[in-house]
Amino acid sequence: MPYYPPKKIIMLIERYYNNPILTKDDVPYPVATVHNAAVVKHQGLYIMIFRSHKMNGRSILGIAESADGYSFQVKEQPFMVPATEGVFKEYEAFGVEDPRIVFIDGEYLITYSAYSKHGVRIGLAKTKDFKSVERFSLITESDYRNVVIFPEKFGGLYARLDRPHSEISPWSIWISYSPDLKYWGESKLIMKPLQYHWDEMKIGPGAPPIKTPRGWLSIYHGVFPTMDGSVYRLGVALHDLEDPSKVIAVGDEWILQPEEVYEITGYVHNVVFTCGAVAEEDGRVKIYWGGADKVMCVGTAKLEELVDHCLNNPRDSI
Ligand code: BMA
Repeated sequence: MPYYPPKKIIMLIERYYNNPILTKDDVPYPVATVHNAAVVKHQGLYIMIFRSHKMNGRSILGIAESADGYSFQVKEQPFMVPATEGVFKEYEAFGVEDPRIVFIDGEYLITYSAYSKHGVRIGLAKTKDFKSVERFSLITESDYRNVVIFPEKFGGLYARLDRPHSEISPWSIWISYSPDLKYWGESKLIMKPLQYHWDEMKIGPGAPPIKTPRGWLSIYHGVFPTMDGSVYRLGVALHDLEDPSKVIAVGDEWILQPEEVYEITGYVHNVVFTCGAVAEEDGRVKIYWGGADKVMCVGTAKLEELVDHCLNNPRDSI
């Protein structure tokens, strides 16, 4: 018997009525876009680190603050621009993109894509207060994007979801571990795109995993190629609480696709792309996504419903 979910389950994410919540017009310096932002709660405020294309097509990271998670005020100065010295200078020359943030061991870890003529690799920076930021290490070679670190250690090791790319195994999700955030290993492939499915071309970790009683919830993006270009959507997967390399279930259907005008058209059309979500005490989660690589949007979902979505009708992970 095919599984037909009740209709209310299909509306898993409730879009905020006043989307988009942040656009280039809110930024006090010249940029063409505001998108793919990480968001965390710090000392009662929501901090958003967002990506912007400059007018030369290369990206920088800005910072905004909010009391309610919906209405954000952008700071006068960008938060991170390509490094001008050290090893980072060589590898960030084409820009810094798509940040993810987790809080662990008393500090915030920011993973971001570092672009240069050598390809794209992942940088790790640290901050305690979002006033100053210190680059720590380049933690992958190229061709990597979308690395998210778990907010807890496993057997004394940090864990991250990786997204390397190779011709033989395109754009799949791996896991790696590290004792010190610098040296990573024990890598293992844990989830692949599924053929002739909404995520058949590429998948990549989105928001850092969220702990729930039934497992770590990972909101990921999946890409489907069409004659009109690629469509970016969001889906969910559930990882074992003790051993996150075990994927318990991957929801067969997407949870969000480009539907509103600001998701269908913009800098790149037909894109919803997440880098951050904030779990609230009432069991809901605020999911933040870039609309068409041009504006920032938010919506809310019940965490338990997202977990049900994984478990009720799963697809194979590999
Ligand atoms: C990916 C990345 C993302 C972007 C997406 C859609 O490859 O570049 O930053 O949001 O494409 O254009």
